[in-house]
Amino acid sequence: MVNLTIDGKQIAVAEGTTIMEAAAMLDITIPKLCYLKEINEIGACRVCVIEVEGMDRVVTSCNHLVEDGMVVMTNSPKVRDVRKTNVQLILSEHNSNCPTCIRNGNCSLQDLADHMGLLSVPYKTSYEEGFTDTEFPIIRDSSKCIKCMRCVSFCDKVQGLEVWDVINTGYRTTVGVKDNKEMAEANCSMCGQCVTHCPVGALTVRRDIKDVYDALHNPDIITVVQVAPAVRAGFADALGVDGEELTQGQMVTGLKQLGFDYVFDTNFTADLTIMEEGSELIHKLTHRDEYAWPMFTSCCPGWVRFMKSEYPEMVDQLSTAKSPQQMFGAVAKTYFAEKIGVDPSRLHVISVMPCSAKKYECSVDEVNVVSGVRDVDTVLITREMLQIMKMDNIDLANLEESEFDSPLGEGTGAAVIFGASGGVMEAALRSAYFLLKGENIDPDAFKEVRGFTERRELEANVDGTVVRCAAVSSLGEARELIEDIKAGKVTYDFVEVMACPGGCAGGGGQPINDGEERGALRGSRLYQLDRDNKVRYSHENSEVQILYKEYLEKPLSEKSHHLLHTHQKD
Ligand code: HC1
Ligand code: SF4
Repeated sequence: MVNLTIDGKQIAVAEGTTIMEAAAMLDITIPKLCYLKEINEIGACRVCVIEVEGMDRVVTSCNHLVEDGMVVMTNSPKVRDVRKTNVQLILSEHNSNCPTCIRNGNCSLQDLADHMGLLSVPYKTSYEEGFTDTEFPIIRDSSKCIKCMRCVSFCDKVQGLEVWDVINTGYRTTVGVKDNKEMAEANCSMCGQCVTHCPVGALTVRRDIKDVYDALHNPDIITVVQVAPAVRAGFADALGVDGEELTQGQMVTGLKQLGFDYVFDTNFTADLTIMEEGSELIHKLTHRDEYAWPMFTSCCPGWVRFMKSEYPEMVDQLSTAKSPQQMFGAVAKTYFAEKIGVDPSRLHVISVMPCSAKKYECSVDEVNVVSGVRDVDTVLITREMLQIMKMDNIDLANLEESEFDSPLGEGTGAAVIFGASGGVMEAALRSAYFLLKGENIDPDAFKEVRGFTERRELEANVDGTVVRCAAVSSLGEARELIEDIKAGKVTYDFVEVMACPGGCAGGGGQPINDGEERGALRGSRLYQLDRDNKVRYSHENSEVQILYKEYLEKPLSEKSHHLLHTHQKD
């Protein structure tokens, strides 16, 4: 153990502990800006400086280890002076037009300046104006970049993609797309993790709120909104819920108050996806020799883009089932349009998603147009839904509960766990068991696949058919898994990959709580919703059963193929 004193308090900590961690154990908070635990501990912002007795210079506490006998001051006059100068220098290179910044009110630099009582910046202000392609779902404003390097580190270390890099030299040094490429040319998965890990407003997700308002105010248009599984878990954050309390019904009421004509649930088509993807898996397992293995899930567009750019030779191994978002659009503009007797061109389908990449997915033609018009017209991320509710003065704290509309509003417990890593696999196995054996298995029988980013493996014995499964989240883990498959180290039949750590619960469109990883908590809310649902098997979704009866016939029918499947060739 190492003994030291911090702000007059003694503590013994394990060797290898940083000064910042040791201080936290004493409930002493050292201000920080660029720090991300185990991902970005580089002391770039120099905000976390502290003074050590006997040293003539201050040091950064995030990456300096404790030493025996150290006497540390975290808030001495010298520390405050240096910290103040450092923050003022950062501000001098930052476009501080806070009122019109997307992160106004949720910005770590703004909070820091407030915390330190800064009222002026004595240095000449200089920052470089410039946006990346504003049509792309991920947008970078270089005038806001504080060169903290979080985006570079996260994309590199967690997602294994290296989209961002330090560019230029000298006083023009900044962060940009690696090799000075355009965003569209980079191998960006559009997962949006750089955005949710940016402490300021330098990285944002494209806004599409205006399209939604235009549709809502056009009397000739019928608006149909679908809400992704993980959004409800993010909505709970906005209500200030700390635990697993459930708020799905309040979110539905909020959407109804916004004026959407129909408020439906993506969970409905998550159940439909299971019927199609589960049947596809069973078909392939019974014709093993005709296919390359494993079969990969395909509902995460960040992962699908990653496959296309990094492993194009394996794209055919993606399930042909469209994502629930796209299945919803296809069903809404055909079956539902017919049911209410309107031409599909009069429907405007809006998705609320925890995901920036879904803005791209809905624009891929091959996935996207079955009715002659775009199946999903506009995608809002969870943060945009919350913004639009704020703009419409919706009182979140006092919303009553209400139900989704019918006939595309029913979702089972199996569907809602799509939003957590491992959930798609678990839901598929529950129904595959039924499809093969004709009876239900305990809905929690496959719970070993639940988890966060780490690889989870499971051998499911379904009526004599062994299905070797694996689930991971984050693209770095996905790359390792694929490399292991290619090297012959592992053999699987069915693999689930979600691009964001923890799956969509930790998606790039979810509320930003800087410095906190809320993916696991939000995932546990989804498992709670699963437990609370009376129906926990996709094949028991009564509205899905009616859809097959009235329209699609059966999974993998010709009509199902036309509406619900694709071959990810684009
Ligand atoms: Fe997801 Fe999915 S789980 S991909 O994360 O398969 O976005 O929530 O909607 O489509 O259902 C996202 C979430 C979402 C799809 C479903
Ligand atoms: Fe989008 Fe979910 Fe994939 Fe993240 S994990 S890119 S939120 S679909």
